[in-house]
Amino acid sequence: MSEDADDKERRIVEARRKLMERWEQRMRDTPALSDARPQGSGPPNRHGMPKLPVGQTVTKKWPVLDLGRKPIVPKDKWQLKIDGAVEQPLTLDWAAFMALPQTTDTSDFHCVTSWSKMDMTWVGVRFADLMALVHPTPAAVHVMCHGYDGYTTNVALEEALKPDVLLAHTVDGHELPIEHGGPVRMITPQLYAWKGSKWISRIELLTREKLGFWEMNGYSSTAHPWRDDRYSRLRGL
Ligand SMILES: Nc1nc2c(c(=O)[nH]1)N[C@H]1C(S)=C(S)[C@@H](COP(=O)(O)O)O[C@H]1N2
Ligand SMILES: [Mo]
Repeated sequence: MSEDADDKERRIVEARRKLMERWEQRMRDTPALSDARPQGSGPPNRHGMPKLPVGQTVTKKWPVLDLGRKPIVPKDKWQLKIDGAVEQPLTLDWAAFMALPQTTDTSDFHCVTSWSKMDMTWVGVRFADLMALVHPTPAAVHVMCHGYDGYTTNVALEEALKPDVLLAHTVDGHELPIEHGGPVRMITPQLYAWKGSKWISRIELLTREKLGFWEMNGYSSTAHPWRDDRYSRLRGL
């Protein structure tokens, strides 16, 4: 690695450490990390939660779920914008994104329609590493993730900063297929999968919670699989 890249990586690591110190307690307080009895079955996973969350069934297949529009975004046109409540807004092109520290991680994928696909190996950039570059302001609490298809979904910062949340471009040894959100999608292994925007185009830092597409259409804003937290408590109002 060149000295420049080395230096850049060191700065990201240091900024991430500071960010994590600030958010550590709030991350530990999230469900199901803080629940005495997270709901589900099977041996504990690496977060101490039952491998299969309550109400889920294991599938080997990988269903495709989206609004029906599958945007085709060539890598040379692809950009990721990070803005809103941050000190240093940033727009990354493909080369800049791929030059960031890359993380490989194996995690489970839980869809609210009740299937879970286990042990998927992803490669991409940690959400937390991106935040270390832009420096969220002290008032930032949530993010709105936007997709190239117009999709939106909101995620609390203490969830998005968990180390298994990636912006992934590779899955199980292959380039992420377009139908699953390629070239880059977000994954949220400790939340239902709709919290992970496919074809992600923008991460907007928010100083108060706003609702995304499914969250405005009856689904839970918090989306915790080990609490069976699928639907909005405001439903029916
Ligand atoms: N941009 C975008 N991201 C999206 C969606 C979408 O419609 N558009 N659907 C969500 C839903 S509801 C789920 S369950 C997962 C499904 O991911 P998959 O199609 O790769 O299984 O993506 C989520 N991310
Ligand atoms: Mo979904």
